[in-house]
Amino acid sequence: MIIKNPKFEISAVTPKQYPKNYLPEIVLAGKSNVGKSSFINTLINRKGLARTSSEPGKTRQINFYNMDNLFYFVDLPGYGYSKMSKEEQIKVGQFIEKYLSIRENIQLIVLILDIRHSPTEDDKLMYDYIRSTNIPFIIIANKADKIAITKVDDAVEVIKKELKILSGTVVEPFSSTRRIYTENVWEQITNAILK
Ligand SMILES: Nc1nc2c(ncn2[C@@H]2O[C@H](COP(=O)(O)OP(=O)(O)OP(=O)(O)O)[C@@H](O)[C@H]2O)c(=O)[nH]1
Ligand SMILES: [Mg+2]
Repeated sequence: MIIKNPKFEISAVTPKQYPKNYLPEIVLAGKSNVGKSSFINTLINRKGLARTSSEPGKTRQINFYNMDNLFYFVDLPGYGYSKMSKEEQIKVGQFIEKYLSIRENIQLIVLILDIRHSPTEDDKLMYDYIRSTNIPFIIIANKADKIAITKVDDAVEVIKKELKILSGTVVEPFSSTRRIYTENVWEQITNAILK
């Protein structure tokens, strides 16, 4: 899909601040620094639309990016950022959970993991939570450029096993740095929007 005019629309913390138009929403979830914001930029080919940083904890609110009025990419703050105070982590967790539990136009949750590591306890909690919402989801094994291409399939299998994934669940490798596997991911997103 080619997005001609992607725009940042709003940062939200409370439901009152969510966009009023109910376009399909594609949500990026994952631990801090795993590459959620970069994922958006890579898919739409715009370097700086979603703010990224090598320092974890860059995204602190729910950011809505309007894709040609066809759908929103919704960039969530990352979890598991140890430098964030406990109170702030709880606050962020609560507004993420609120969003995921009440927003009816979420079409797909994209849970992003790091292909190099086994899923963390927080990843497992998030995965279980996502499953409990009954919202369709896919899993992205990001930073595939960090391992040898011959190891990618094995790494994806490890993630599937560790999360005890049900057969039929989509787990796709990805790399923002090398811009690989983007076609597969667009296909998943397009299918979700058209559903
Ligand atoms: N090597 C490599 N680095 C990546 C990839 N994707 C993102 N990064 C880097 O990882 C760092 C974090 O990227 P972000 O996109 O800001 O991560 P985020 O998940 O949005 O982080 P928070 O907003 O803190 O939750 C940046 O330095 C990115 O350049 C990738 O596919 N490969
Ligand atoms: Mg971010």
